[in-house]
Amino acid sequence: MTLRLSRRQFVASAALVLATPALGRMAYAAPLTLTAERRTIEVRGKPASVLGLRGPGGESGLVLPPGEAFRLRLENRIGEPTIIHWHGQTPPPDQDGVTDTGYARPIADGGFADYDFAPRTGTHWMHSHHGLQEMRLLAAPLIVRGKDDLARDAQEVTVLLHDFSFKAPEELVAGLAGGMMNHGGMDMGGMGTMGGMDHSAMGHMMPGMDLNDVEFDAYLANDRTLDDPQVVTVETGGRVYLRLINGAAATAFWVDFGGLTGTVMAVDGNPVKPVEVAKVPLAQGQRIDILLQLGTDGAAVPVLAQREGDRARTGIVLAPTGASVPRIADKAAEVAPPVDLSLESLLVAEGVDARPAEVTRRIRLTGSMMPYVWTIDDRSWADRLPVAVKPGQCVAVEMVNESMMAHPMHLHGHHFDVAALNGKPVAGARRDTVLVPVGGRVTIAFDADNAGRWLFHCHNLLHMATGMMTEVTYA
Ligand SMILES: [Cu+2]
Repeated sequence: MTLRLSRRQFVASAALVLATPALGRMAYAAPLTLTAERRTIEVRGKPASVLGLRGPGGESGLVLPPGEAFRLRLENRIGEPTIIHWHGQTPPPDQDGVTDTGYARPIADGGFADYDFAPRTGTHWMHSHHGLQEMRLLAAPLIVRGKDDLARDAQEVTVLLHDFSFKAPEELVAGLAGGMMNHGGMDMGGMGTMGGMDHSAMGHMMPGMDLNDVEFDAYLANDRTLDDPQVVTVETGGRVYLRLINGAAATAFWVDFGGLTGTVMAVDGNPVKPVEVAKVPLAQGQRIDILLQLGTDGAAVPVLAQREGDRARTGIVLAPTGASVPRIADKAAEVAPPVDLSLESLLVAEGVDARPAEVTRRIRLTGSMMPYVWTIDDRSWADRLPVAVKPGQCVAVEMVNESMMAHPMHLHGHHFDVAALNGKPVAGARRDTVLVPVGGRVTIAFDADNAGRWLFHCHNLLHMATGMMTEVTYA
């Protein structure tokens, strides 16, 4: 590990170890159990058979207290093989929860796998990295609390966003591969409302650009739609620490806070210098932590996530006791513009001394809707050219989007610094997933401090599944 990546974390974890020598072990004599299983949820009044990850207390996902090891047994009860990736964690490569790089095999139905590593604090998540299971909601929050979380006087609320279809994922993909999808630049729902689209949204569209390639049946916030949203009881005039996670397979959102201004505190689990915002873009795989000061009027506050290029939205409601909870339409009045780098350009990592990159690699994000194939440097995974680096190097990767869709690019096993946006150097956020818009260029820089083979891919599941994946490799 290099000083640049880990100085702060090392100091923090060393302090915790000293303060609580054996608390973790005493609290959990046996490892935690996480169960991948089938479950039924209700979507718009209809039962839907989906997958899920149940934590030791019966809740979806996992919350680890400060200093606790990520020591758990994952049991597979979904009726087919799976593997679960700990998105945002930086374990040794054999515990990353992927099979493509050869360290692990799929976990057979009825089988299990054990994990034990020091987790990274922050808002993270876990999801299947096997086939298209992520589209069947095999995903859940993975929150690792730190000392700052204990000190903060705010109620924590986690929101996991999803896109959902009653159709089998394979059917959706077959439709795409067969050219059955709409690709006129907007989704079908959007097409129907083009007349109502405001000019600012149109102004962000480039000719030929595509936003949404699949028509989903619903968008979910903590598994629910706005027909029957989750209502979280909060304190009048209190503070809420929102952990927003975009677990959608193929959808990027704009999230707002019902007219309130929020403060961005962290992205992808990494602190940033606070930024005041009325809404935030959230691409697939990304997380954002928002501190909200609630009003003293006792009114309910919706937290709404609207799909880019569409009016469709989902969300939850923060409601002080006694507040009337308004019915919220699942379509906004206006079509949302494409998600962009407007927030990214404002973000500055907190407590990071980025050092200059020693080597720069350039990759092109390529592919098309017709045929439906997404690639890196015109190569799919089977034909990949790995990004080979040396241990200890600080590596910059410039990603140039030459395709007509945006790509949220995710690097496993590392967090990187956003070092340039469209050629302009920035001291940006530390992240593990960054959006590269259509026609855009984003440079990331990371320390090669976790040797192995690491997936590097687009987090639009359909793009990854059709080829948009390579690997970063070092011995
Ligand atoms: Cu993509």
